[in-house]
Amino acid sequence: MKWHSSIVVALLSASVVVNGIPLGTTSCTVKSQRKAWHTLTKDEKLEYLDAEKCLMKLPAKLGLPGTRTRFDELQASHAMQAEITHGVGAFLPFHRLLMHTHEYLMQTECGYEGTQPYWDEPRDAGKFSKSVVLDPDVGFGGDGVAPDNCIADGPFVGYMNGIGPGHLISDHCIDRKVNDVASQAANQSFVDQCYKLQNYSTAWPCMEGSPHSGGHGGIGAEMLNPISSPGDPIFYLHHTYLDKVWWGWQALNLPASVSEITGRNVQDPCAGFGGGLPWTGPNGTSPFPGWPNGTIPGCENDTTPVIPQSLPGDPGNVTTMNHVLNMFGIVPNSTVGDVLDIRNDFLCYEYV
Ligand SMILES: *[C@@H]1O[C@H](CO)[C@@H](O)[C@H](O)[C@H]1NC(C)=O
Ligand SMILES: *[C@@H]1O[C@H](CO)[C@@H](O)[C@H](O)[C@H]1NC(C)=O
Ligand SMILES: *[C@@H]1O[C@H](CO)[C@@H](O)[C@H](O)[C@H]1NC(C)=O
Ligand SMILES: *[C@@H]1O[C@H](CO)[C@@H](O)[C@H](O)[C@H]1NC(C)=O
Ligand SMILES: *[C@@H]1O[C@H](CO)[C@@H](O)[C@H](O)[C@H]1NC(C)=O
Ligand SMILES: *[C@@H]1O[C@H](CO)[C@@H](O)[C@H](O)[C@H]1NC(C)=O
Ligand SMILES: *[C@@H]1O[C@H](CO)[C@@H](O)[C@H](O)[C@H]1NC(C)=O
Ligand SMILES: [Cu+2]
Repeated sequence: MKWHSSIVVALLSASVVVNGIPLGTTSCTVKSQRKAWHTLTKDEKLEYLDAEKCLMKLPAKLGLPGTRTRFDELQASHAMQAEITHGVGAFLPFHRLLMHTHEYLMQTECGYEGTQPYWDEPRDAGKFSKSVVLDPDVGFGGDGVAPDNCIADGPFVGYMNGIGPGHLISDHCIDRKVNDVASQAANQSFVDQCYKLQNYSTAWPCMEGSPHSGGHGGIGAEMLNPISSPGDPIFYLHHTYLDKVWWGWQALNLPASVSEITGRNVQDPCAGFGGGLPWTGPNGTSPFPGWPNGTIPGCENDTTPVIPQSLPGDPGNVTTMNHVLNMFGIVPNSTVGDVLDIRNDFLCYEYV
């Protein structure tokens, strides 16, 4: 039902635009509410964690490399196209669809009756290690331990990832290396800085730099891997938070923010996170090893050419509304235009 109506919205939003707002955006009447993890009751938290464990038990259906479970298939969809979903205009739309798909699988295949929660990261910035998100009983478990940084407690201890690190297909534990200094990049100042930028072309790289890097760097290890990071279920709390940040920006810039998109289609290796370099902390500390001071090694003079390339849905090397967001058959593909407005029929949620 839900996916069927999305097709209708896709058709409408591609062609019918009134006052800059795609038709179909007003038909979502009862929005689902996405809440911050720390505001959930104990029972709500346990229901979410149980639904995640359910996805980790359901067998994979699609035969994607390294996958054994539905949880792995979501990770595969991220890893297999990491180079065209990071440092590009589709970064925020792709991750919005991935969060929605994760929520949808929990609801439709695991009987989950809640919604996708987010991590209110500014609340814990600079002190991730003390966050309730890492609670061993009603959270995701704590930091990894030596020698392998494997997690040692919590509901996901013992889960074997088949994908990662990076593009490798190898069996390994879920690992973490919590870094409180790096987690400072999740504080509100970085969000506010991005909210001052009124065009997607500049706001997207800002959001992809920090605050985005704060959650990845603050948890570390698998979460710090730009390709295989969805191997740690904390990824979904983090990226739902980033989606909230994006919607917060969109709400400040309506109606253009729900009917326009831009940005390069191909990564510029010297632009880092879309040009928004990750934050450099005290004494040159960086959440990204090898980028000690925010300069990407070998890119001092930034002469790397950007090779023009078109992707499905786009006529050229710039991301458009028709840009295809590929879910490898987990759910039907969407387009960027399908996911720009969270108030549309397809998504229909709000952040509280
Ligand atoms: C966020 O972190 C930066 C860098 O450490 C710092 O300059 C800024 O004051 C912090 N902002 C808040 C709200 O804590
Ligand atoms: C931002 O967009 C507006 C209109 O969409 C345009 O007038 C303005 O020049 C843009 N600003 C920058 C910095 O690109
Ligand atoms: C797209 O390709 C054109 C033509 O080669 C080039 O000038 C431009 O810089 C490219 N834009 C992006 C965003 O890569
Ligand atoms: C930065 O370096 C100084 C001098 O070595 C040291 O005292 C301080 O603790 C360091 N700060 C951090 C956050 O590592
Ligand atoms: C960053 O660090 C590299 C080597 O670690 C050094 O060559 C470069 O000059 C530094 N850049 C800045 C802006 O400090
Ligand atoms: C950048 O330019 C400087 C000065 O021309 C040169 O010494 C250096 O090797 C260049 N670095 C890279 C990575 O090309
Ligand atoms: C999804 O999009 C990709 C291109 O990005 C395409 O190769 C694939 O066939 C599409 N899948 C479906 C089920 O339409
Ligand atoms: Cu990602």
